[in-house]
Amino acid sequence: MPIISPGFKGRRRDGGEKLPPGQYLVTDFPVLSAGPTPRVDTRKWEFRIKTEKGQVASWDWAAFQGLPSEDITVDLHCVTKWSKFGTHWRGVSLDTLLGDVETSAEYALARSYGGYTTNLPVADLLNGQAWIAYRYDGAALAPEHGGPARLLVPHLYLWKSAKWVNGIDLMDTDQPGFWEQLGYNNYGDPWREQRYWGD
Ligand SMILES: Nc1nc2c(c(=O)[nH]1)N[C@H]1C(S)=C(S)[C@@H](COP(=O)(O)O)O[C@H]1N2
Ligand SMILES: [Mo]
Repeated sequence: MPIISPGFKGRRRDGGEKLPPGQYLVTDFPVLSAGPTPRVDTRKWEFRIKTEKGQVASWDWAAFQGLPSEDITVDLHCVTKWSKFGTHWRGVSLDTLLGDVETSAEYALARSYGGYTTNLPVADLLNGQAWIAYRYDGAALAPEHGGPARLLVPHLYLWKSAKWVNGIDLMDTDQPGFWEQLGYNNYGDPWREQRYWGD
């Protein structure tokens, strides 16, 4: 692990600042959940993609584990202002999951066990920007952090990374999710500090 001294300023790939505006660094991994942690048995787990035409693609745990997966190291940014650098995950890219799905939908709504939802543009799920992650730091993803599997979309604030994810609906019209209906920004770009509605 790198030593992070007070006042350390990292570098983004584009050469700029690594810590988005208004954020501070943590080294622990805070847990933020709007409700109780669902305990999802992988024997019953299922992930479903539903298109705007109502077609469904689904994977059980064995089929999902059979897909090509990637090791990812990314920085996380929570709207409550903590950021965590260099987190290690393993997951299946949404490019893989959406690869054979026939769709021209522009909007997506992620759904979770327990009822949580969050919306984002389909474009933000593609081109190596989003994964269904099932391992964190070399171990099975813990239930409190979204295990068995969570959406991971690190370029947006972390509320977009739905824990206990079990599906994505693809839609022609945008539909705000849980926090978005409660006043969080519809898009949530940490670099533009889009925390709340109107930011
Ligand atoms: N299903 C579900 N996913 C969720 C949440 C939630 O309450 N339920 N909280 C979101 C918020 S606001 C944050 S900051 C991150 C927190 O992830 P962590 O608990 O792994 O740090 O999960 C996001 N995903
Ligand atoms: Mo959050």
